[in-house]
Amino acid sequence: MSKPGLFITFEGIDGSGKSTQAKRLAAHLQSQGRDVVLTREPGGSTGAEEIRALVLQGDPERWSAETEILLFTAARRDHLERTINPALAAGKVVICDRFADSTRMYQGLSRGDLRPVVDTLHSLMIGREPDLTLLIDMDPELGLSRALSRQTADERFEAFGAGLQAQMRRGFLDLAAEFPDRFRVIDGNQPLDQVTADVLTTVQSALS
Ligand code: Z5A
Repeated sequence: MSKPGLFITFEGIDGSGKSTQAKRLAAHLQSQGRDVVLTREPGGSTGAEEIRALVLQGDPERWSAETEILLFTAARRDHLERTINPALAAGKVVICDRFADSTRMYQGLSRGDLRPVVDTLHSLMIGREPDLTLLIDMDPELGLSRALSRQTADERFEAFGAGLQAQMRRGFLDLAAEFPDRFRVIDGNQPLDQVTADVLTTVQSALS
């Protein structure tokens, strides 16, 4: 019998090491013979990558908070239809660097309390949660310094600074408490290899 698909997401503040850990987890599962799709948000499909450029580059003030929620949700819907759902239906493991929890945090909290709008749109247009969410939790100052040490075009949210990082960290920990069945919190302040070891142990126990 073929193995069922598994949907794993990584969440956390900017610079927490999600992308690095997502790549390492993908390589590990592939070495065990699992068919893996490594993807990211915003993005992960042709249309969603186009929307990524709209939300992460250019003058952020050209979008109202509500329009921004619609753009992130539109990108997610396309990603789900074209990349995530087909891969899960084919029994693959989908590893996604950020998903709907990021919208709950960044769009739900950073420009006023818009979480109810985010949740309503989510249930209308997305309607699914990951099987497992790994929250890489870490000191906000350290995360910011790591994120700023990289030069990328997608600088929109890094510009919000340490205050937003601290608010997002608290928010992500609250989300982990809100969805305890699927969230696992990993200590991202540790050396890279130790974080990877914790990620692999956590995923292994979820797979079994
Ligand atoms: N966003 C949103 O607002 N709403 C949404 O719905 C979604 C996203 C889905 C995407 O930016 C932005 O979009 C994001 C939220 C918003 N912005 N913020 N904030 P992105 O995709 O460009 O970036 P990111 O998702 O925030 O992640 P990142 O900046 O790429 O960082 P990361 O993936 O968490 O970390 P990393 O790239 O793996 O590591 C950063 C550096 O630290 C790198 O040099 C590593 O080698 C190093 N590192 C990592 N771990 C360690 C440890 N343990 N020790 C030492 N050094 C380490």
